[in-house]
Amino acid sequence: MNLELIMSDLEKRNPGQPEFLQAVKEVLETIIDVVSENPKYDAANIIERIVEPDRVITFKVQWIDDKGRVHVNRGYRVQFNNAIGPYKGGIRFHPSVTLGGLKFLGFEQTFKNSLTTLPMGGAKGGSDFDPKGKSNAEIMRFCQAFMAELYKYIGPDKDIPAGDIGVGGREVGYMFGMYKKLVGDHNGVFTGKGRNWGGSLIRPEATGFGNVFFAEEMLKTRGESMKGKIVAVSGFGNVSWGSIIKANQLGARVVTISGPDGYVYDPDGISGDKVDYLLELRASNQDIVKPYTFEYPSAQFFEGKRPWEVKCDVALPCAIQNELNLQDAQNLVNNGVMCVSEGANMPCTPEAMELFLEHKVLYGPGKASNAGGVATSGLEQTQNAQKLNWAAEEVEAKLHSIMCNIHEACVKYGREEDGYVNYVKGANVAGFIKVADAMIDQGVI
Ligand code: NDP
Ligand code: 2IT
Repeated sequence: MNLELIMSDLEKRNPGQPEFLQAVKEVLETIIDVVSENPKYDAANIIERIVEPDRVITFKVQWIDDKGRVHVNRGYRVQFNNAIGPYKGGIRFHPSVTLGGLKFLGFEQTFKNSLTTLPMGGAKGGSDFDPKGKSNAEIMRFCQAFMAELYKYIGPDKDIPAGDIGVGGREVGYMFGMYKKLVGDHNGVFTGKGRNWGGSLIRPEATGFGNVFFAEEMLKTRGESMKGKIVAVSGFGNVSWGSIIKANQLGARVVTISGPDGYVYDPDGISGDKVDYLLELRASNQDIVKPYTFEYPSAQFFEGKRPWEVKCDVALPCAIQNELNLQDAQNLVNNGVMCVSEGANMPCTPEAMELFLEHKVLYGPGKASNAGGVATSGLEQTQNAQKLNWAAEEVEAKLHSIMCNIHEACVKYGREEDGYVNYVKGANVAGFIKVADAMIDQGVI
């Protein structure tokens, strides 16, 4: 396998898609040995096949705002790979959404879903629609217009979407409602559904809970735990919220949250009613965290800055891709960070990741550490198929056990000669083998 040749060919075939190329390069660099040692992968040309999405669907979404003006957005679904199960992955509504961005997310999702041990293929979808400042009625009309096209391509055994940035319980509800009206079936086509109509307990918290469970497992390998640790979190959305709750439950002190406007530092810790306030802040439909400091004057706001300059033991980047660069990583390392666990997808730049690995930081890549969200989506599908609802404790126990299994798989394939666990390599190799072997089993189709 000639990595340079493969990458230069991919660059030619995927112009203007830097995030997709970044994600592919990271995976290929770490699976190169497995591919060289197992000629079956080369014989089946698996590398060229695994980096090409099965299908990319793009469509026009037309909707009318509250003033009667007509708008056009672009909708996408990237069905990346269904070798191990039906396509599965979230939907993102954010002005930064592009085809390249969704291809990166669909590619990552394929490996992440493989790691969960559940039968789920990889997909991602979304739109460049910006939910910020939109009324509830506008959000509903947009979701309905989006689904008026997407419904043709999804189904409970075909492709099962869920939430992601800008898509939470409300949006899933509006999209599911439209799907049901068009198709006529009340089935498990979405996950992250409302509790009263097929949703699973713990799914809203699951990504953050899973992220902290994964961090705890990493810390255990050094005889440490979350208890008493100072934690820096970025973002203030769904994944940040779940991570903060679980970090508090395990006895850590969370001292930051952030938004595109800057970060909040609360040395007293973000817990109790402050976590409830986070939900209010999100529901206010603004993109700022500054109001937190009006509510809790002990906290300080740092405009235009990122939380990675704060001294912490554990860093949990939970906002968006490439939000933690080399300088941020250097700050964290200088301040003695012990563990970095990614709640977001690819929040660390390649240079930041390299620095963490070089300094033997416990570094959990998103496809392993944030897999608890989609894993609990898988558990929601199982409950739908059984027509049963499990208790919160049961779902959380299964989530915990899945995160421990993912951690074990990473250790198995990522342990280096000096004992350091390279979780990036471990996650990529473990995720790859299962998908690649399934592709070989199923022939060239
Ligand atoms: P949300 O929309 O709930 O929250 C995203 C948060 O990050 C928002 O508060 C957003 O603010 C903020 N944000 C966006 N850009 C920046 C930035 N540049 N700096 C700081 N904050 C920023 O999304 P989720 O919590 O669901 O998703 C967050 C990340 O986790 C994404 O990478 C997603 O792909 C990943 N993820 C999500 C899963 C899920 O189940 N939801 C599962 C696994 C991974 P604003 O809206 O104002 O931009
Ligand atoms: O990135 C992700 O794993 C998600 N947004 C969750 C996907 C899902 O299908 O639950």
